Amino acid sequence: MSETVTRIEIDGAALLDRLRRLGEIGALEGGGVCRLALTDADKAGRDWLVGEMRALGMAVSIDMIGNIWGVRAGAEEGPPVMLGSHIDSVATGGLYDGALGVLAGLEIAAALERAGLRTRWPLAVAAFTNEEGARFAPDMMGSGVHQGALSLDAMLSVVGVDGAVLGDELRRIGYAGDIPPRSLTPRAYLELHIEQGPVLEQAGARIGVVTGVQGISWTEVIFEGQSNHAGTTPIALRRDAGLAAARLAVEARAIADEAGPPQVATVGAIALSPGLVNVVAERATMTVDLRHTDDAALEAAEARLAEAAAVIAAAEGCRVKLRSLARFAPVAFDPALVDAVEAAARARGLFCRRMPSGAGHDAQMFAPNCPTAMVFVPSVGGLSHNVAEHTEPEDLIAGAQVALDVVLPLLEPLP
Ligand code: HGY
Ligand code: MN
Ligand code: MN
Repeated sequence: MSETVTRIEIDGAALLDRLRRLGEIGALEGGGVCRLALTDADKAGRDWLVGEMRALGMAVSIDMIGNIWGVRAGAEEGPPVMLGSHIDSVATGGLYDGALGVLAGLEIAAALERAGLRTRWPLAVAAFTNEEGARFAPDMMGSGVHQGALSLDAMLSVVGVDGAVLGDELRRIGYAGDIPPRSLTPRAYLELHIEQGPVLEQAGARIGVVTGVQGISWTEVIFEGQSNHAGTTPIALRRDAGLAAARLAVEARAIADEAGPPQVATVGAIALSPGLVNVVAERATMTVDLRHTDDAALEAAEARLAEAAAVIAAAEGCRVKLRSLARFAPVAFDPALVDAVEAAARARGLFCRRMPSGAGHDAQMFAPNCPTAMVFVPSVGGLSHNVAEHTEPEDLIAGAQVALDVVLPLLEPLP
């Protein structure tokens, strides 16, 4: 590590301008973005990002699952210090979820260039494919393949909620790269991200010092009953898949209520077939998202869900099938790097608070393989995955500055 501690400043206006420009891609009427993974809007965002990386003189690589990373060369070849996140969004996304981490990385590369600073190690800035998992499950897909937690072949054959096949879409948008998975393990990985929850705002903190990410379990549940006439079919003779799904949604909430925080449970999607006002539903397809910081507690919640589904199916005369869409254990970040985030925030006079992440992030795929940490900035009203998602400009800039201060010594500036 270099002895001289160098302080370099972020150009906040440049960061905010890039966030604004990326936010114009896939923009929704009235605000927010929709850049679902591997859609034309995602492609447009990717093309724009590659252009920005090249304009900064970075060497751009694309791997076989479509991850993009730009590298600012160091004096020595070798594992880079990596900053990353994602630029795909949910269908009702905000301007900052994922985009902040990628574009802060670009601004950090630009700041090093402006300062004419050479570093011993390369800096890599990554945008991972399909972090959201909203179109193609699971989430954190690109980073999971990149770091060997998910199989490339299995992911390329995933069928999305719209029936598209992931590998076909990757080729269609021109991002089926030639670099195999596990081709690059950074010397350290840092991710700047909006908190997406209410903790920092309620604590009056500017920076979240993230200690780890909670476990995630996504399950698809399909109830199959019998369609029948809504008017003539006595209740006792119904095999109502719609009712079964509704009962399981109530049970999912009961699992969270009885376990207490940090257990959460979400039924985000329920589709009934044939979905008509006067027909008892023969089929209900639903998703259940369970999360907990403790893996044993998450497993207990999963077991309760499966048991409830079976009991409800039997009571309603339905068949039931469960399919896991995603399952990631909780991860803890590198204590030394977490300490460095806290020290950097304090050195900038920013009130900070340690906390786990409620949301999944690409960083959780790196945590088992290299020193990994995250920096959070507050979400106004704790809102995210919502077009009204907002973080104050001064917090966006402060987060990027803390990220720069953390990675600078790791890059080993040269005199
Ligand atoms: O689901 C998540 O936590 C992340 O936004 N993909
Ligand atoms: Mn995100
Ligand atoms: Mn998200």
